[in-house]
Amino acid sequence: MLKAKVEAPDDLNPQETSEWFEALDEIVDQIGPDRANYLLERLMEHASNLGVRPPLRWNTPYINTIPPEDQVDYPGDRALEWTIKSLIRWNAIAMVVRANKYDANIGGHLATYASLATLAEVGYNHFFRGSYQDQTHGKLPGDFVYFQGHASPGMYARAFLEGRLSEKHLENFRHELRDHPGLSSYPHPWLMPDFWQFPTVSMGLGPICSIYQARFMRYLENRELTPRTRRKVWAFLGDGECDEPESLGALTLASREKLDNLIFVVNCNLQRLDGPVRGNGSIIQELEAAFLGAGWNVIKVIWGTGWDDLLARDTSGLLIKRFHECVDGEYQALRAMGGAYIRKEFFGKYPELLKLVEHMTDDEIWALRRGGLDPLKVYNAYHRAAAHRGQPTVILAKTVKGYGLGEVAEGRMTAHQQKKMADTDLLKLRDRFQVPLSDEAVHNLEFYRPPEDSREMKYLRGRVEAQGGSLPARHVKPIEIKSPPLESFKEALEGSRGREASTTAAFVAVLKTLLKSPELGKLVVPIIPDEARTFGMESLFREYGIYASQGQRYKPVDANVLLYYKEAQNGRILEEGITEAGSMASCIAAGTAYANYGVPMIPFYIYYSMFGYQRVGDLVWAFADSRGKGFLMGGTSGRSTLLGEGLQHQDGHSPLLFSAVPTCAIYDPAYAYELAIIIQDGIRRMYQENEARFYYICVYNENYVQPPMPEGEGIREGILKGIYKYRAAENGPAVAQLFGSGSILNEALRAQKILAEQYQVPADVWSVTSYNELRREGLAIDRWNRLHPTEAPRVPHIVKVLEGAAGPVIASSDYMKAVPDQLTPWIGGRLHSLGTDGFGRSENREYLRRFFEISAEAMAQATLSALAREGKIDAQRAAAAIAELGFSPDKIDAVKA
Ligand SMILES: Cc1ncc(C[n+]2csc(CCOP(=O)(O)OP(=O)(O)O)c2C)c(N)n1
Ligand SMILES: [Mg+2]
Repeated sequence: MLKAKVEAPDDLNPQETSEWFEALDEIVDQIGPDRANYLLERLMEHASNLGVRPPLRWNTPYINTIPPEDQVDYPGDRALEWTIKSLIRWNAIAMVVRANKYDANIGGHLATYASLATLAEVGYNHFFRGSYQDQTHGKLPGDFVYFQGHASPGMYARAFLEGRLSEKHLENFRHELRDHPGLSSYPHPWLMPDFWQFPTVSMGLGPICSIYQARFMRYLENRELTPRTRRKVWAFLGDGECDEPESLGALTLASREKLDNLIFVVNCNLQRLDGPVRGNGSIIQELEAAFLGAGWNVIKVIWGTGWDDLLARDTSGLLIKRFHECVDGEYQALRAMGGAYIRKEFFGKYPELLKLVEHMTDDEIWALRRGGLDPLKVYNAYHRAAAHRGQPTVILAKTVKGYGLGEVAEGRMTAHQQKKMADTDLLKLRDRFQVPLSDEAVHNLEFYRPPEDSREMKYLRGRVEAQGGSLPARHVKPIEIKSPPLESFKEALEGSRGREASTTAAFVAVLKTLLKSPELGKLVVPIIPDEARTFGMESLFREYGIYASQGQRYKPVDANVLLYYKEAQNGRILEEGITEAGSMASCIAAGTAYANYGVPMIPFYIYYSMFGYQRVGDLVWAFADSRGKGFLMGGTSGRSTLLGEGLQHQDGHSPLLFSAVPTCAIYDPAYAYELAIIIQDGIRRMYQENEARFYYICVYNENYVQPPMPEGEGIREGILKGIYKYRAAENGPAVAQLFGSGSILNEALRAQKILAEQYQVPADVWSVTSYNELRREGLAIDRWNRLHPTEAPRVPHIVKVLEGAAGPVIASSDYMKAVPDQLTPWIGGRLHSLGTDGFGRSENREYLRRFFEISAEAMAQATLSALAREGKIDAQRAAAAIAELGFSPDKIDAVKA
């Protein structure tokens, strides 16, 4: 046992210190560490009572958490696994170097996988399950593994060895647009829907999504929607990646929820892209403290087996002292410079340490490995993590960036960007990893897969079979649910019968109908980041319960009221607290459950719209990449409709931001029936027709009378396509067209009235539910026309509906002018867009709408000016109207104010 006898210069009484040490040594020797632990805890308690503040430490020494005496034996064939791993290394390298040899600068990374290979292979061979078996349910989905995105070449190389990918695939790495389907640069389910499950390459998204995935797994189990299995979520993170706020921001959720189905593996190769992660410190110690503090089980895998003997023989404690003295920048240099350098610079600091390695050659010193590169150490960490109960586990595995790539890359500052290798380096690599390829084959960067009847291939197949199949793999069963018939939303279709209500309230009613639906009610997942009361959703608490894995361990203060705050183990609502990123991660887990669990959950994520895309846009992008389904509801929508809150709260651009996402359908409905139709059809398209899309829908908090759905042909189709005529002019054939969306449709109706009554101008009013759908359809038709010049041109919906509709189009919404401007290619000359460009203000709606010039008066004024420009009315009349309608030519432009 290691006896701590190092004398400390600040020790006032070394004799006394040593007696205390001896007493502890004796306890550990004779009774064991558990007893020592107990005594230390009691002592700390006692010290507290005496007024002594016991020092808080969130670090253990810079050595492996699992001592050699506690290790279990490696269950696999180490030699065969080494050969398999070496071949995967080679194929991954050949793939990237080849891509860059024949297609300069196409990119790809060597160094990440080089550091990860052992961590990945021990997982593949012994831990990651491709499926689970259950007596009652048969075959169930396997583990979920979030791979480091930049290690994708290694994942492809393994799939190649397993025979799941062909040589042609590997040749077409990063060539996705050629004769043979290629491999996407990084994990993208959108691009490789049978292979990748989780997009991870944007740093930080993998970690946060994996935490919420593990939590959602429990949610499904607790709600008895999936059977309980030993299924795990494994997430591989870079140490540099841990600097992203998303990586560590949700750690306490994982410990609070006791997610022992979650294992993080941080590949601590000490480097990121530009240089060391913590050149002047220790990333492993820093992460240890952060994870311990957050309540995780931490397993450090720092040193390989070769160090065990040195540590055992070092009774002075100097070796550990030396470990602590070295900062990461030095560790990186040590790995890059060779054995003699390590002897001189590392061990040479203390004569005792030099003596410790005097029997070793420089090569033997060089061969002392880091823990994350030692299969036995990695196996033990995984083994312990998988068996750990009651806490999530993080494995901090020390590796070497660019391991095995030779002097050009190993531990070098430039390792991350390395994508080319000279023949001489490749030949060295071939020799080091014993790849059975001739010099010429190496020069040609040939891939290598051993013959089918070789021992390696038999072993590999045996392991894959024992693990229940290969990973990564995405298997999607067709969804077999039906959207409830439109009649189910009677309340919305019939309107509010004179009562004033908001579209948010209408949404809550639609949601309640869905939650009650016998067929799909149980699949509906309301997700709310601490805003339910804002949206009038608190009645759902009592009725459906807030999901709480521990149930409700307290009597809520409002227990005596009808709508009390009810938490329940089988609660349906995910009340996330104030984390939009976490809520979005939940939405991703729920909206991809149809693929990952075979359970078509339907998320409704409702949030304060301003804190949506602009806060978590990258997660939205990943949701789309994941082929996510569901509804994102932008609550308190609109820069003028959300009154009072001001600049940071009033959203005038979400529909524009979401328009960047190819699979997102964006709607801005004005009335309850429009909303119901959009949601009903959305469920049909996503869950009945199996389309990979999701919805962003604006819902407002302005109360007004919700009219019944108008009679007449084509209303439903118009709502879904993006536009329909809501109210024709009553004072003669219209000479102008007023477009309104969301709350602002009411302004358009008021403008119609002003124009009719004060200026005798007849105008039609249209509800535009989606500029973006109209644009997308228009673009698709334009493209078709471009590619079919000899055929009769097709006509976009927006052009068709406006046939025969005379005069200028005045479009107003609670969003930026660029939203209606999306129709410019088709109605550009006629279109006059009004919108809320600029910063919001804390004011009431009337002032805000006048300020942004989107009000009824502004629409009327714009109509008159447009008609004057067209020579339809006298310009003087239009000029006079400016003051009559409460404006001035000198009024400040909101976008500059
Ligand atoms: C959000 C985001 N920012 C930047 C990048 C670019 N990038 C890719 S890899 C990388 C360095 C990764 O370092 P680390 O996490 O330590 O992984 P390693 O390759 O060392 O295992 C960077 C900056 C990215 N992919 N995502
Ligand atoms: Mg790194």
